[in-house]
Amino acid sequence: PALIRREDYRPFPWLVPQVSLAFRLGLEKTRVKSALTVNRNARADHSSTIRLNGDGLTPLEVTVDGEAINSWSLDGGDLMLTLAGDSHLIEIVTEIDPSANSQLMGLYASGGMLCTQCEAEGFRRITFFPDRPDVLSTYKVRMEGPRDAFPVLLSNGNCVARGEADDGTHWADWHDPWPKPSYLFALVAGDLVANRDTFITMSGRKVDLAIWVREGDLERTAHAMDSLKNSMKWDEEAFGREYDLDTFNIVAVSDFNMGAMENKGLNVFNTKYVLADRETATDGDYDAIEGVIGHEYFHNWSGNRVTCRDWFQLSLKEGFTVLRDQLFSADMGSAPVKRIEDVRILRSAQFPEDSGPLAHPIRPDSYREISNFYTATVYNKGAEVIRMMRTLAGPERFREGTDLYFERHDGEAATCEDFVRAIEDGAGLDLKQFRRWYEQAGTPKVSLRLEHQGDTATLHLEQTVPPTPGQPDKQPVPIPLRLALFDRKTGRHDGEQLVTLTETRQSFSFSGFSQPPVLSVNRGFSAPVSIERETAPEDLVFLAANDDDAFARYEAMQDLVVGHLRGLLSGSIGKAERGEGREAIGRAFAAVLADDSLDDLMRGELLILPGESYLAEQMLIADPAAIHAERESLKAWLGSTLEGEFAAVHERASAVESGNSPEAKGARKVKTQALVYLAAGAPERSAAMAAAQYDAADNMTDRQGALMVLTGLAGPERTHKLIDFYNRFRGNALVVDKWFALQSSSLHPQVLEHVKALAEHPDFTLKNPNRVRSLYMPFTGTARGFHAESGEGYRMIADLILALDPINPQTAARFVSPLGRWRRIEPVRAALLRAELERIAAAPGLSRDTHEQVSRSLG
Ligand code: HT7
Ligand code: ZN
Repeated sequence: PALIRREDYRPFPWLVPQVSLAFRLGLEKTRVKSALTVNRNARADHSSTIRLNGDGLTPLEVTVDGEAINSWSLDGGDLMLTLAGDSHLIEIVTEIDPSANSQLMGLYASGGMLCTQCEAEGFRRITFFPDRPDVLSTYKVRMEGPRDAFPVLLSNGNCVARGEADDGTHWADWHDPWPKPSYLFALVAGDLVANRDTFITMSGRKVDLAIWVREGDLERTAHAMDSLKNSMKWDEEAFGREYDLDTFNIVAVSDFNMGAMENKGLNVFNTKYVLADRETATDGDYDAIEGVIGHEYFHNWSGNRVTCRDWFQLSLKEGFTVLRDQLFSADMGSAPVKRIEDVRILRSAQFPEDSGPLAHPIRPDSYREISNFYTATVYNKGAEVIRMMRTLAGPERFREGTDLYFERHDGEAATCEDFVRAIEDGAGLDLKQFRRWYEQAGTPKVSLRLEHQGDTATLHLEQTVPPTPGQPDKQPVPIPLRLALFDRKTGRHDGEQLVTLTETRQSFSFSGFSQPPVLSVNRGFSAPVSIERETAPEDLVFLAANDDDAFARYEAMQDLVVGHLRGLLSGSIGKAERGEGREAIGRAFAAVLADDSLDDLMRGELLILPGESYLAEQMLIADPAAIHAERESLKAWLGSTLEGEFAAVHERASAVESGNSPEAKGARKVKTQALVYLAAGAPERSAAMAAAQYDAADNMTDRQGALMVLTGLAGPERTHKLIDFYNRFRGNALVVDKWFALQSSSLHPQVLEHVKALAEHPDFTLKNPNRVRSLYMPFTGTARGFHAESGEGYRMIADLILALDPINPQTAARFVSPLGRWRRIEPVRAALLRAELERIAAAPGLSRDTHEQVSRSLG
């Protein structure tokens, strides 16, 4: 497959101002008639041919200006036409079979309904078209189909007419007044019902809102609707962005490759991010729904009104929109807790990507299959990069920058460079050096040392950006670090400072300290870097107890544990000294458990041990089994040493009345956490406690939490509750997904055998991405399963990739990255991983998606 390079971008030689699409809909046969007005693009190179992208299509009829032509040709699936003049009308008829579309790209059937997914290159599976984001058109859509199968017909924009025929068919005409690229096109036809509401915009316009679901799901849409209205209001207040159509539709589908899609006026969602009630969805699910609804809604401006020039600019819309959804969720709930959660996701998903074979800049330079670049780097690191601009400018000036960006580029297909320039001009920043964040991959490392002399504390900083594939040498990047220096006697500081490290090495001095202060640095995680420092455990205990920045407090707890475990794993701390480190951690945990000034949501964060993937990231070469064993051993020690404290928290939290308040949510969080530690310390006693929590639960958070603990234990409670859970929820696909995921993520020593058996379960199918992800994604995080010494776990994932690739290559390719970590793993497992990658690479007929990921992983 060809390598597509950013530097090769050329504008398309033709403009396509108007598109008319007529669909005769059927599950097995859908006929598409398209009419494109095309005009020569004066700003592009002249060409007498027009390339209309196609993927798996055959043109049944082609006319130009009303004349049937047969002088067309196909080039690798694309339709090539020769055009004599400057303006033409091209009409093309194609036919597709949505029921055979298991890739879930283009037009496909899902549970009897029809829906589309066009980003990034799905539109070309529907009709021939310049399927690239810089060709903007207004769309008119006629949908026609059997009324009984498809009573609801939806597309982008506004419904302008509808009618019925005598033969049982009906039709609807949709018109979207806003020019858009083809990736934002959508249609849905099916038997759906709506939760309807309205929203009055800041200028007083009424918008009709509807969330479309299957009949039985209607009562689980209230939270999604609240989230939508909150998003609309928040975007007006926080970014001055008003909605721009009279209707906003959301449709939930159960077969979907990603979370959701921001099609103009017709968002299509994975059911997972729409449906919730207390019995079937956890607090985490509720938060995720709010975040994803917000994210897709915010794309209406950052993505749709201002779109991307080409797919290399993906982070322009995705990074910015992730930042916007993070700020939204922070405002809707606890801002410090949200920040900690976002950093945890970044570190567990993006840091490993940035240090592995798939590392790429947030604005990549080349790709073979764009679907492989919807990554944690483009999304989450992209958001961090824009967040740094906000930190440098301050929120008010940053807002002036984004206002200017929207004003300058409304209706355009823009670039990351356009965004940076707008922030520079609007916020009054010089971002010359900052642009390196867009160019360079790799997580910068900042080593620091604090020196104290007389009354001056001097902070010595040094940065290195590690080499990544194709980028052996790196330049220093500007790293904004929010910091505070604490007086260790009073426990206070004189105000936070922002220092920006721009050179490889730099020192900053602070006077007025008669004794060495305690340094709190990268507060709020002001830069997406990894900090290397030698901090005395007592300073970390001090910060864990005293820091007024919630993130820094969390970080001190993490550092305390990471330092201890890393020391043990690398051998720099002898086993005999294990007790000393544990005591310090135990004291910090006890303080957190006893601290009345903390709310439970925050307490819950402080009690989370660093994850195994983050710990592996801290080691040059990781031994997953050793990491797992040390971490579990610490957990068990904490559980038994603080048994009384954890039991008290569990009892207190269990007495909090359930509901949606932050207090109730916090109580649920610490309740299950206490159970996790107690189960590690005393498995037998805790099994009964977990079973009791399961039985008493009136909500999914408590029930899932209890079952999560039980799945890691032996004994009859595990079996009984797993059977009960399945029988209770067997009709609910999203909860059955949880049932699969709980077992495949479990600490049980036989997790591998369990996953193997579950793959044979009648409810398992490779056709549904949620089901595939729920069984296999959590498994890739298990030390005893995925990293089993025999290599059987690696083989299982490689077999999955090979079986899934012909069905759904996009989803298959997402499973390659866990196998790609071989360079950072101990030699026996490294060889096993490599062998599996080579086995996949040698398979005939591999998709472009999987092929690209496997060859990059082999390096
Ligand atoms: N912009 C959307 C991306 C997306 C997608 C990409 C490739 C294949 C399928 C997909 N479904 C959705 C989602 C978002 O980031 O908002
Ligand atoms: Zn997005």
